[in-house]
Amino acid sequence: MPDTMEPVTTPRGAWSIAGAVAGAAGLAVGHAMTMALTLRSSPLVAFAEAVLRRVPEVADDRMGTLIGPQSRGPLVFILVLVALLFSMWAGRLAERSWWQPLLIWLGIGGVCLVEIVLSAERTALDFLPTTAGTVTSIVLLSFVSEPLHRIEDESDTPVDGRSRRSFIIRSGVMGAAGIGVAIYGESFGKKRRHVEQTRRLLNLPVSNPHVPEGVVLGVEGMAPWRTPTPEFFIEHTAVATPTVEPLEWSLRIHGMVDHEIVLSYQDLIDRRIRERWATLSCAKNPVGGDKIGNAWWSGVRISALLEEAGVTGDADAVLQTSQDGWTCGTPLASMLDPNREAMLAIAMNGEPLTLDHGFPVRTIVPGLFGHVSACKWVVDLEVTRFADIEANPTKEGWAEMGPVLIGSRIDVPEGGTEFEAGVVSFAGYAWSQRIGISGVEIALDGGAWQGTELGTVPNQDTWVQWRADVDLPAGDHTVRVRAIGSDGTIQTGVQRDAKPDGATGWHEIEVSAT
Ligand SMILES: Nc1nc2c(c(=O)[nH]1)N[C@H]1C(S)=C(S)[C@@H](COP(=O)(O)O)O[C@H]1N2
Ligand SMILES: [Mo]
Repeated sequence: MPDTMEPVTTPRGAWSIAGAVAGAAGLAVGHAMTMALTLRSSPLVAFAEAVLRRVPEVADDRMGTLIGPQSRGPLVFILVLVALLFSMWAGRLAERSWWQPLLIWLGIGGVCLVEIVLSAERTALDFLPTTAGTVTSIVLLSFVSEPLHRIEDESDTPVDGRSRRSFIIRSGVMGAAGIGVAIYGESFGKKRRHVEQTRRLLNLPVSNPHVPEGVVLGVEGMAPWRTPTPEFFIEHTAVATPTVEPLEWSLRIHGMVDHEIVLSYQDLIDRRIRERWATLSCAKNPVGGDKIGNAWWSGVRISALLEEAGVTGDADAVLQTSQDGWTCGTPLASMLDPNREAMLAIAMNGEPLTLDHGFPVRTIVPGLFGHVSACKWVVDLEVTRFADIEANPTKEGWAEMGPVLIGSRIDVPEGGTEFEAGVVSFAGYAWSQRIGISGVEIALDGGAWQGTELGTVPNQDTWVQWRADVDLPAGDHTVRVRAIGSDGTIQTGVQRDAKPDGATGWHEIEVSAT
């Protein structure tokens, strides 16, 4: 019997749906990723903002501002619609061609990428959401439309509806997944905005003093003695910055103690707030690097809390845990020492900690590298023994004890600068936390070490400015610096990589004079 079935073709609507699902899922992934990475704006939103920045405001006497910043919402809505229409078109093109839809996705992704390239403050991360969204659309279109191709290929054989069902299931599941991803992104973004707002509204009992007299030697071009918070290095393993509401925050102190202590944020603020200048340094900081900063910290003394808890037995460590699960092991003695003033810090430079620096509470233990002491978003302190724990950085091969090593750096001039022969000012920083700096010396072209002028310091845990005037004869020169500790320790010139104990070696720059 002859086959009486009509040749099966796919309705064009199905191809449009495939395109729309793929496009919407791409937008959702871009949005969710932006929120999860806590970046500025989602790809299309950033594009809308860029458009509005370039279009002059249009105002009408009677109707008020027609086009301006408040047009962002409607513009984003229009852009999403346009993107979806293009996506539907891409879906239709997919019926006949594999590369034409690609052009459309790359076009949509492309305009967003161009906007990012043109924006002033961008990092490599900013490119991720757009790229991921574009790739999602490309992959999903081929996945969702694959059953449609099957229907067309089998157009002269009876179709039992399997491919149709498969198409409906695939587009339904992917559409739902896209909605789920978008909702996740929205809620994450909301949480972040909410925590940012709580932070802004906080009025903490902390001070924000001027930098002390005499610490700054007045050489231009140096990193500021007090590192402004936006310039302070950020170092953490979390991909998405944890967002912790102060009201949700609590800290548990337990382990080898007589009485467990649980503190709320309010409990912390109600205690005596101590404040001090301290330099924080990362073990990853290379010789001459800037993974080191100096700030005014406000918080509560950990030694007092540990005394209240009553440390027992042969404990020698405190395992700190962050809200994001990161752990670090801190020598117990460094936290019990009242002179060191290890603190649960709530503020940095007179403001609540920023989210990236550990809001609402982080630890600061002067003189220890960040990976053994400076736990951000800290929620748990367990008094324990080093023999019984292995903290995250130790697993990765970083030193367990982590005292900051004596060090020094040349800030000015920049390496490679050309001068006229004559007197040139050199300046930079030196540090020897817990001990203090008694001198900083520089040497020209490997010659004799000569002393430099030092700034004052409020305590031994901050870095020290140094400066020296050097008479440069014509020619190429190397200048190196070394620090001398108050205990007589001379900074070693032996070059050593940062891992595991921190980098050593003299910082050296090359300059020339004509
Ligand atoms: N939760 C958490 N805290 C952390 C880290 C981390 O990865 N996660 N990194 C540590 C390291 S290695 C350093 S050097 C300091 C850096 O602090 P900052 O980002 O405020 O400069 O944070 C420490 N605290
Ligand atoms: Mo670090």
